[in-house]
Amino acid sequence: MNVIDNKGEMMADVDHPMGMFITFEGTEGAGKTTQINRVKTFLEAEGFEVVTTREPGGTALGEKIRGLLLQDDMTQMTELLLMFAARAEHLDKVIIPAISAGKWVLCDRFTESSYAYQGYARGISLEKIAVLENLIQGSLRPDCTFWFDIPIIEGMKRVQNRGEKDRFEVENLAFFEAVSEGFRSLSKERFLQFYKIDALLSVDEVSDSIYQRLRELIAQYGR
Ligand code: Z5A
Repeated sequence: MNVIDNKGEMMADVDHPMGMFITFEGTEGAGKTTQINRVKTFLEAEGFEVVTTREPGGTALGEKIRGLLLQDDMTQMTELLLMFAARAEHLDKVIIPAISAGKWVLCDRFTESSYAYQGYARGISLEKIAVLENLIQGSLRPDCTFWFDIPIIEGMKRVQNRGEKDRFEVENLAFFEAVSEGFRSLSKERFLQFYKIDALLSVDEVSDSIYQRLRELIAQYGR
């Protein structure tokens, strides 16, 4: 796999094999975080070095930006730009160095969340988001995105006892239905990248489904 990074430089060639960039997407309570921890164990047992991380966040500055995004009032465009500001840091300091060193990066949410939340749910044009995606990422896209599909109500039930809600969690059902619709549309447009997970299945069944896809990726791309 040859990828041009956000500075227009080739990230790896045949003499320097790259790791894989795997993202986990879905609405709240879908089980992403639970599975990332299991996938890390699975991949390490297969002999890979694994980095787990999340968005917004993943760096010291990114985590500060996350705090603002989850708590402070802001315009929709500020929200979008802060997501990408945190992402620029994350790519340069964590994601690109790890992939270039041959590691597998497991990331809880990425740019597809910006399309789903800021685009489909908040209403910012998808074209504007695409401009930022190309600016910040170059041609870098996740090798695989596990999309955890779950009825909104079921996800909400799983996290209802968590305590104080953040700026996203207080949104209404229509907002989250729009987010879900966003992921559904993206899964059709990016069908080679997306892998749909029935997130209503048990934790073990969801893991099995993910491991099956990962075994295919390992067989396809080698070590
Ligand atoms: N956001 C954005 O707007 N734009 C962007 O570009 C980005 C993000 C990157 C923070 O995300 C917010 O940022 C997010 C979108 C926005 N807001 N929302 N909503 P976050 O990832 O921190 O928040 P989250 O997605 O809501 O996390 P979550 O609610 O923790 O969901 P999860 O990680 O998918 O679920 P979990 O923690 O693994 O599991 C939740 C519970 O369900 C837990 O008790 C588990 O034990 C249980 N669980 C897990 N799997 C199962 C199964 N299979 N069966 C039964 N119970 C299960």
